[in-house]
Amino acid sequence: DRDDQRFVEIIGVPIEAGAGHPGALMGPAALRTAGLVRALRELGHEVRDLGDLTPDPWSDGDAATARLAEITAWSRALADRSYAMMQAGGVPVFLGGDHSLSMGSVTGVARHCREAGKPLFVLWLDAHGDFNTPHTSPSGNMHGMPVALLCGEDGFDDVFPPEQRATVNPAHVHLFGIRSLDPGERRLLRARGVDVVDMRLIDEHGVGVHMRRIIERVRHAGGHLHVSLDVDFLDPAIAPAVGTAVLGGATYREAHLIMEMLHDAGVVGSLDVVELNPFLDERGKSALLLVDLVASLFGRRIIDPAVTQSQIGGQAV
Ligand code: 5AB
Ligand code: MN
Ligand code: MN
Ligand code: MN
Repeated sequence: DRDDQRFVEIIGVPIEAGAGHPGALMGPAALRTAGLVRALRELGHEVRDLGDLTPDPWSDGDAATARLAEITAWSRALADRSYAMMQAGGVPVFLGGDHSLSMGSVTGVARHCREAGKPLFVLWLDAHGDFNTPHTSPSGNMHGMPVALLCGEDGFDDVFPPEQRATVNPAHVHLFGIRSLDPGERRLLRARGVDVVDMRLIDEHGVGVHMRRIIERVRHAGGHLHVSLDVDFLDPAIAPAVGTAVLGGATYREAHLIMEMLHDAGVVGSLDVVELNPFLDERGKSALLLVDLVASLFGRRIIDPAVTQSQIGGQAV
């Protein structure tokens, strides 16, 4: 199908200044070691690995200022690179690195979509809302703030001056898998009308119902879907390599079903795989699981569709 013809461009973004625990800068290396590029090539995709991004140098001051300066340097470099990757016509895959990298990756995607006149939708697979601002954050960690920046909230002029901000419509953001929100971000999410599919809704309805709703919406609008996959979306029992584990996350099958449905829908135009902290992994199992999930998103399946059809009596499904 059309989507399978597009090449895949991979870039590592080894940043950890946005997280509370060090280690996420090893994420891109671990995902490569786990076989990400090989898995996508085996599916028949043309894959270009662009290596790791290098940000412009930043000047340090005290610890907090240095972290903000570092995240700013990464975000601006990544927004430009992400925009260029979108213009080149492939499907960019951003390997983190902590979730603050999405400030840059999605900004670049949004600039492209705005120019192309394509409505942008964001599917944020995460235990957390990541909708804090510097005013509401209990921790000050910027990996808890990217959605707020992307949706145009105040407090981020240091990262992107207003003219460089390409905002995402909060009504086009779908947070999925949520089970930890801080009071300030909860209020903001409600005020901005962000769709929050929390684990309670997933338990009651299953992931399929909500994924179909989101996919139909993107399709109907002829939109571009950016998927941002935070490892802590998954249950920590199957993906322990996270600094911010929250019990009760998505199961192996729920996560795979999401990826398979996204592939079949053909709506995904860009992807972040973030927050993998290999220092906290157990014999690489989280990294290997992520590679399997990305492979499912790019078309891997256990049974050939033709076989499935013949098994249910030749009916088209
Ligand atoms: B992650 C917390 N809400 O703001 C905060 O892993 C956690 O990218 C943020 O989703 C977790 O510090 C950020 C308590
Ligand atoms: Mn998270
Ligand atoms: Mn996150
Ligand atoms: Mn995290």
